[in-house]
Amino acid sequence: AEKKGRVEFRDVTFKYPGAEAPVLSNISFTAEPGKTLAIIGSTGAGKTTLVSLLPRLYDVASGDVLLDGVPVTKMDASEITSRVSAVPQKPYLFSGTIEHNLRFGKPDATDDELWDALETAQAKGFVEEKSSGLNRRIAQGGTNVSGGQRQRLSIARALVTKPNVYLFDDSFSALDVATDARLRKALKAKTRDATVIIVAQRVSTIADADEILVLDNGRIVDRGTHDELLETSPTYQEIVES
Ligand code: M5T
Ligand code: MG
Repeated sequence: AEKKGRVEFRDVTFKYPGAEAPVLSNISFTAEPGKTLAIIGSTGAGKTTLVSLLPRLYDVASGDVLLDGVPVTKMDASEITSRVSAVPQKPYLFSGTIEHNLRFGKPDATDDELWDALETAQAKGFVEEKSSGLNRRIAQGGTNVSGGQRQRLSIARALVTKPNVYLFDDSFSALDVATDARLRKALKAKTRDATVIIVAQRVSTIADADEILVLDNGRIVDRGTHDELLETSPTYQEIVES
């Protein structure tokens, strides 16, 4: 069967409600199942806004966002949620156990599935280190775990749902470079058939992506692989050197 999870943006323009100027203009790209698409760009470029349009946190002003050829505006919210897992830039953990937090998107997940997701997200050791394990309490907002642990638990939560599309918004930034690399390697092995979209600040996180979009001021200014962009994109070179 054909793999599911093809994401297409067609000439998308977006304005926040009440704002005058668009935050995104003429955004067009395709992200394919089995591939990793990365989005990089300076702060305020519009990366978070861009990835929020697929789960329909907002709707576009013009253009289309399609999932497997169907505009997301024509899909049920529940269908989108079951097929797209987004790890937000500021991941939210709620008051309850680790298990409750992980099962959020898939209440009937087995313990094996939870541990498998934790292993991929490089969070297994952290959960095992206390005898309470999966029953360990998380405080409201995850304030009793570190930023990197919050990120890894949120990544594990996304993995549990086994979606067609993963959106990672700056999800690896609080991890040290070695953990980041291990996590992405494990992720790649576990998400072979899925579409993976990674927003990043750090070039090392996305250097192996199949395609990289360079976003500046709400527009895609350059696109290509890491090696291509090193040759052709002054904006990308600036990010590499920063
Ligand atoms: C892009 C504005 C923001 C900026 C532009 C989330 C949000 C953003 N904005 C709003 O007006 N309202 C909002 O709710 O949109 O912002 P972004 O998409 O958050 O940019 P980014 O993700 O590339 O930045 P960063 O800092 O995460 O790298 O003008 O004020
Ligand atoms: Mg952002």
